Amino acid sequence: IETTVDYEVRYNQVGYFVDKSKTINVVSFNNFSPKNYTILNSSDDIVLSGTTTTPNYWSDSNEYVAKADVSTLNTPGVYKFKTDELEILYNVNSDVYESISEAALKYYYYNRASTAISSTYGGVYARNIGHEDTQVYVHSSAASPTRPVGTVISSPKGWYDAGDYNKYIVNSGIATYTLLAAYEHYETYYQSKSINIPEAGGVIPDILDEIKWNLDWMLTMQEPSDGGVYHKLTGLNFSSIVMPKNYSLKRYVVQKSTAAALNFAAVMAMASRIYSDYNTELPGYSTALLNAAKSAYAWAKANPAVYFTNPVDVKTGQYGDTNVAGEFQWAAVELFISTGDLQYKSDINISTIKNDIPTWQSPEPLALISIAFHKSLLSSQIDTNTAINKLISTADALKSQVASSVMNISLTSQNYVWGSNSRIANQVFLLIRAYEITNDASYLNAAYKAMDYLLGRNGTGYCYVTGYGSQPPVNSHHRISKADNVVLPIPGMLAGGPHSGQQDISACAVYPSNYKAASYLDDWCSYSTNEVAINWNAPLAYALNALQYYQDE
Ligand code: 9MR
Repeated sequence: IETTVDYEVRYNQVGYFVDKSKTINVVSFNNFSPKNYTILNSSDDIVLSGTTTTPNYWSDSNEYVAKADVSTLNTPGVYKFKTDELEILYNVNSDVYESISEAALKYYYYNRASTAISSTYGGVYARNIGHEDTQVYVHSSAASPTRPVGTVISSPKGWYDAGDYNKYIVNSGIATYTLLAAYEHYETYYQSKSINIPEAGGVIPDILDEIKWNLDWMLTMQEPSDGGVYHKLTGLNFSSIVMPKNYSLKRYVVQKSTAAALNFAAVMAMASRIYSDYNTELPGYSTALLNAAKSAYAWAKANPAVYFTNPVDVKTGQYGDTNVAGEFQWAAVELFISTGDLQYKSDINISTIKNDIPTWQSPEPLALISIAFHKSLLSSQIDTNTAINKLISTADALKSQVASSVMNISLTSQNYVWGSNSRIANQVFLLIRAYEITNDASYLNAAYKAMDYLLGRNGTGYCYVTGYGSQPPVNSHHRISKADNVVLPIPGMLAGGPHSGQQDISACAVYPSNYKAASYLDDWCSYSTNEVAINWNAPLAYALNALQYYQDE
């Protein structure tokens, strides 16, 4: 008796680049013999045939995984991959990330607070203004002599953090930095990369116009009298599913924290050196950013252990962090790069900086990235070699993970956490940086392969970016997309991704799998796997644009 075997083909649904490696996986819950496959071109001629590898068991998804290496097929086109009764269509071209890389950036525009979105820039996603945030209350936890409880401040603009409408400084830190890094590392590319936003064109690159929307908000989160930075701007609770204009909760700035001050300082210091090229267009802006960075850092030095937990009456995202040693390093490094001031140099201790994937809790690997990028400026002053070696050793581990794992992906079993997809995006970011440092193409090849995961070659078969691929999420945990009466969610948003936490199980009732790489639900209810967030889209945007750039070069 033959057992029924259900197969699936997992592949990069957005497309494979010409002259880059191309892996397609055939998977099944049951073990199977290597499968023969054929590839047909658009005229239905067989252009390649082969046999997959022998399947291996992938314990993270509880599936058997075989591999077809179709790298030799490099003529641009749409191909049909066929095995038995299964067939899928895939693209090969040199511009496969062109559109999605812009969409990943455009996401930030759609998530702007304090603005209407016209159909010129938003198409069907046009909407009214909401969250003007010109009347924001100082919460009792944030009261100070100059701003007693009940003081009203103006704190407009910024991006909504995620599927909710709140604005959090800690998460703005890593997100804004990563977008600034994209610009700093690929200036020429971004100078001609247009994003369809109202500020487009003109002397200032579009990506910097978009980032400025959030920097302008962040600046308002600093109390001028002491340099401290509020942890977040939020309602006391999450709102119901309404469009921005129908939001009715009072908004507050809540407690200053050391983590907020340091994230703010790192971002402002970096932004000041980037926007200094635009002093003519933005007089005084770069200086204001730098001054803000310095006073926030000074506040953090004077208040080194003010950790944030939600006051009892505040129920929104916490972004709490009780270890800010890494944030101190990150801020000191960015301030030293931007000022050359020895007081910051004396705070840098590279041996303590963690080499890992950057996360909102531990953003300090970003300091290693900045040190490596500014090596020629810094090498006579600090131990740049140790910083670079740390980065390379992380990248080496990622590269061998891609080479040796069953799915040929960079994620390890430990990486399936809330926002697991952002881990991949940040891993690709590190692999790309390792390539830039060493000029060794094996890191870049691993980066291209690792990116496949986010676009469909994974444990679920979803292309995790809305609006792209043959099976993208359509029920994102994103208030605007849920409330706007448009069928499909805003495009270009990266879903948080699978992990076995299932923190929303009471709202969701059932997940398709309890295995960490397959525990994902494309449903509004699944805020633990199907939300989107600014810190997740940023490394996605970084990586997609860089990978497209290298192909264009
Ligand atoms: O990304 C955050 C994740 O690391 C945490 O485990 C999770 C629960 O605390 O919160 C995530 O951040 C959410 C934030 O608190 C509120 N806005 C939505 C964010 C994404 O889910």
